[in-house]
Amino acid sequence: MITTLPKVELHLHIEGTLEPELIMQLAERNGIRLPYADLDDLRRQYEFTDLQSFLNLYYANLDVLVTEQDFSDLTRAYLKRAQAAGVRHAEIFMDPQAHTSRGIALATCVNGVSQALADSVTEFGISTSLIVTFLRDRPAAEALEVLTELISLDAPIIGIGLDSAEVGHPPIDFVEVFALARAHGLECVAHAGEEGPPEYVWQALDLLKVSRIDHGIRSLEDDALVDYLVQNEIPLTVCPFSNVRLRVVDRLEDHPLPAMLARGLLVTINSDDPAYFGSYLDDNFRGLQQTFGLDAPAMAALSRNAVQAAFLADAERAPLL
Ligand code: ES4
Ligand code: ZN
Repeated sequence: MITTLPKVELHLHIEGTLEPELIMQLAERNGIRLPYADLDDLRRQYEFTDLQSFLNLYYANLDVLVTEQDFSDLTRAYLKRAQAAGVRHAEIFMDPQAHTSRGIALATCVNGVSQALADSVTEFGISTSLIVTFLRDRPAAEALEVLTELISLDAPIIGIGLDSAEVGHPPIDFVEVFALARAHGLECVAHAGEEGPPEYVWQALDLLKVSRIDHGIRSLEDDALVDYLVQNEIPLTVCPFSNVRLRVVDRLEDHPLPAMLARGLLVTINSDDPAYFGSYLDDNFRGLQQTFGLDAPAMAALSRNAVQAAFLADAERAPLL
């Protein structure tokens, strides 16, 4: 049973869990006028041609998130749904610049999300950690400023990542940001090889010294890169339905997941932006099971990969297995 398989989620943007119903509720609560006639009109916008077409809607909808309460309500709603999906541990991304750039204080978004996370074990039986992701299509100097402020606030984060529009925004631009994070003992991950070329995956590894790659599916185009990822057991946080909905692959049947597993890559399954792609972690597992005929041991192996790839102490892994 998919829902009873203990699951670990390593690639989940909290902003990507903002469901249309909650958008309407928060707009009402905060007196914000939305450019949609009603809920159905909003739902009709969820048709994407590529990463950028999705990001346009994702960023626009964030206008409804204003107060700490909004951020903690958003986070609690995700945790409740994740509990139903059988998630036991989640390492959650948030995009501070998507909020500070529209005048929301850094402390408002960080505190709102982390307050909900602080109750997650007792309320939902899900352990969590928070990773802040920097927007690669904004200046690296801004990312550096935000990271510096997060460090001075002693924000409860375990690591940093890199996301948003990939092509034309290579990892090399963010070397200084990641060096600062590493100097402060933060874990490092980056989106790479989603729409961008294998070269960006190499840069994330060599220059940013990340220990996980988010997506990474285009790594398959470079045999030497695949060998490196396999030999060094670098996890890839793959998001099957995200890739379909953003047209990185045409259909789930065309997804390279089976090829990735056959090459011996340390693949994990994740939901990315479930409210936008219509699929939480259980839905992603179910889709793979139905499409590729994965049996129970194969599904359990994918879950174990995520336990191995998580930023946890060994004693914390045991209860998840
Ligand atoms: C994202 Cl699917 C994806 N790719 C890059 N950046 C993102 N931010 C939120 N979802
Ligand atoms: Zn992502």
